[in-house]
Amino acid sequence: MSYFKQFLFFLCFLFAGAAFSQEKNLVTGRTRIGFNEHWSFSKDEKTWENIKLPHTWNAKDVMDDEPGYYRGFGWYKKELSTKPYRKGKEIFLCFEGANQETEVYVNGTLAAKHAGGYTGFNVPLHQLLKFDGDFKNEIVIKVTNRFNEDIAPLTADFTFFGGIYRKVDLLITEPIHFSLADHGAAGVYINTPLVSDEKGKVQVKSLLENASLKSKSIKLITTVYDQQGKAISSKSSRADLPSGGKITMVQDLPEVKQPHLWSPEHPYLYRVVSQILDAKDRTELDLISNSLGFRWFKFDAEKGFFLNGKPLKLVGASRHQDYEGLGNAVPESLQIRDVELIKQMGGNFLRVAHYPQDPVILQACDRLGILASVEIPVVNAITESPAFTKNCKNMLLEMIRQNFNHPSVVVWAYMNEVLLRPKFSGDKDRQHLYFEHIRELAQSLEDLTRKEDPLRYTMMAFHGDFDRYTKVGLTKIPMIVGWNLYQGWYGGELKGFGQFLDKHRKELPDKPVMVTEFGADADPRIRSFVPVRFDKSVEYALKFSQVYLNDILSRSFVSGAMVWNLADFNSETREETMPHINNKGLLTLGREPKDTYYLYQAYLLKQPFLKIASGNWTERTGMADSTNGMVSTQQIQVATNFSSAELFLNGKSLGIQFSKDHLCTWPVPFQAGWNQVRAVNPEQPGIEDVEEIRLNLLPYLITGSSDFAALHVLLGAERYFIDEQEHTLWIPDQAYRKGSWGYIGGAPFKGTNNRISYGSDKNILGTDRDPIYQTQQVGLSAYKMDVPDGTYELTLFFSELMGGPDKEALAYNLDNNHQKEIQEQRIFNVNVNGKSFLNNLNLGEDYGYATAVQKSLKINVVNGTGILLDFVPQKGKPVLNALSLRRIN
Ligand code: GCB
Repeated sequence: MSYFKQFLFFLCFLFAGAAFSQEKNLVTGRTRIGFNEHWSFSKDEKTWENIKLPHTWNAKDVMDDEPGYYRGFGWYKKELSTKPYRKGKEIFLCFEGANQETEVYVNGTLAAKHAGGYTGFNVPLHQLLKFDGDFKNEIVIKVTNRFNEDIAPLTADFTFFGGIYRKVDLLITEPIHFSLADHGAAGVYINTPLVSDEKGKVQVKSLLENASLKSKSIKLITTVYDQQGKAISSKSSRADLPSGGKITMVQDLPEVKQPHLWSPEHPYLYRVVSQILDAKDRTELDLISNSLGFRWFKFDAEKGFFLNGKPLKLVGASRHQDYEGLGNAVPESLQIRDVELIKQMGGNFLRVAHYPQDPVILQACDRLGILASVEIPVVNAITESPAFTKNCKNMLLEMIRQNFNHPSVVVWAYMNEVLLRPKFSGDKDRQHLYFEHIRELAQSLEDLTRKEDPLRYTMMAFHGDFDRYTKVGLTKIPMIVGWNLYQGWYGGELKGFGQFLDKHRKELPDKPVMVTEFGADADPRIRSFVPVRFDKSVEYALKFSQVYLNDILSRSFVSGAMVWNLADFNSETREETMPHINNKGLLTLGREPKDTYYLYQAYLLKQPFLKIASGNWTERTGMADSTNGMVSTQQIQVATNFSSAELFLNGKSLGIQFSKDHLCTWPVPFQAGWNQVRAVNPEQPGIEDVEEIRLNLLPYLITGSSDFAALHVLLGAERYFIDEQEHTLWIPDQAYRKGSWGYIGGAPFKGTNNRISYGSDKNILGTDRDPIYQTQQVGLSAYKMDVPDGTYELTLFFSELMGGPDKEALAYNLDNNHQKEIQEQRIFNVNVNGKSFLNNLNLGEDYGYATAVQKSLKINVVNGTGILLDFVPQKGKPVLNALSLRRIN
């Protein structure tokens, strides 16, 4: 028999043995089985569907045009046969997370309740299970994500997807086991009270339980293994476990000499195996294993962060847990990939924000050498109730104890922007009291954290209102102050960011600082050659990132900075170009890199890096540079960590450009059709990047041009829109030029919100192609297109951007100078080449406000007249949002 066959034979034997012994109840110790398949789910307890976990009921409804999403109850049920298990075993359901209130019923009796959507919990089932033969025990789980003023988060810029959205395990143990009743934690807590290059001290606290009717003498053996599987330190302790009792044992293990230190470059992990043995016959009663990393660290107010005695600038990202099409019910592999993407970006830090996430996240951080902070979801506001406080404290304990053993975690945090839009703004005295309650809650969470874990740091994240947080007294409380800063996005100017950091240094000289958030939205479908704040273009986000990264990297007192956000995420109430999505990710919701991700790589990676940043934009449209020109010149940017790069267009060099803040820029004369763009590093020509870019060349003069095929124009816009659904590129409009096309008269729509230089950020109903409708030329008298004779299909796109229900602005829009919109009536006609096309068009009244309206018409152009659209006002000013023209023959 070959070795392989022998091995297979052995495996079969092993499995058969396991199955056999399980049946015969010979297995001792613990067994953990996935319990995720074959669930029935219902929202009304009447109609049931088969599902598997993880599951959310909100994956789809958060994307529709109807405001809000289902925030109510959901029921899950499943049968459990106890046939394989001996009576006397302890059986638990271990939840990794269900949002947000959960009740577990066994055979109709309530077994446990849990409040809070982001931490795990263990539910003992055995007392309620029937162990006779074929009896099918029924497990019913009731979950709700309804608003509950006693459970954080109350409001936030993310979606509170409901359901059992993380995995559930069935855990079977002996009556004697590591405690499963300690805030969903494992019952074993590893500390490294002293670490140096020479030695590492390991102290392990274990909680043991004896649920049997007899007291028992046990042995607790804790062993540290290195990566070769060699036991390098071990401690064995005896104890008597009284019947029905719990004990805590603390073991100081023999010092580990010259430990391999854990760091981003060498995330060396040891394994700590904890075993409970029957002291008499040495039967194994329980065993669990945890990772261990030796590292020491310090946050310094003047010099920043130090890991293992060396300065280390922490740079990375925050992360939300949802994913395109899946809501928050995301397979573990995709979650782990997120941490890998931070590593591949050159990042070394993850702010697990705004709540604890799937256990695989911190496991991946440990393994990949990504440092982390974790926080409970007290976001924006608190409720001044004892129940809210109790739930916060409970979440905090769950977070700390469940994640205690991860070497990656260096910071615990517990409040985010809690003074963003403080309650009681109309009543100063009441507000004062509210502030006092916030301060008290913050102090009690701070005290609890320090007591629980004296070896890590504490942090709160504040928005950029320095004086408010100082005045309320919050900046004094945590060990690290985190600032969420958006100068040059929601308000102010880009240069305000560095100034703010310097203010912190000056006014809080003893407080270590992290930039817990910074970021600008980039809708990957929006591009611009004249980027401005809030246009949502990738180009503005690049500019923003350069300024912020420069300011962060040049200030040694800044311990770290985490971009908001690693990936786009769902925030149901948001509107803007991609409604329901916050576009501040460096990756899209489906984790495609945006140009900003490449820029971060250029800033952070140590290995050679070069990437055509604008390469994502492969389908372009451009007008020929001159009358008889055959090329259209457009900019291409290359992100690199070299000092220069050379660009080739269709094999011809366009020269070397020096990089400025990690970007090199060329004007590139694209030809019609396919263009090959190749960037190389002049010093290491092997390092290169190639993109194929297709240009739809529009003639400078369309009159008499046989090439003219189609035109898609956004009025009142300075941005391009890549329409991924229809593979068309929408280009900014121009004023009419003879022989070409363009608007005559009017001005770009500018709403009442000063943050936006043109267009509207309203969700346009009835379309996913919102940017087509969000900009507009107001008060135009005509639109002219000097197209050659032929047959055309013309489509006009309208949406009434003014008026409709007055909505509250998002809390994050800090300089929110939003004024109530004055709605004026607008009625107009559109004539095409002298013939009436649209009569008495009243967009708001006829179709609804902020609603997509499309009108099309076939036109025969003869005698060189081209196309002339006349906009004739009846009342108010006529408008046009976008226009598309296609030649038929
Ligand atoms: C913040 C919040 C975060 C938001 C972010 C934004 O300050 O902490 O939850 O998502 O701003 O994008 O506005």
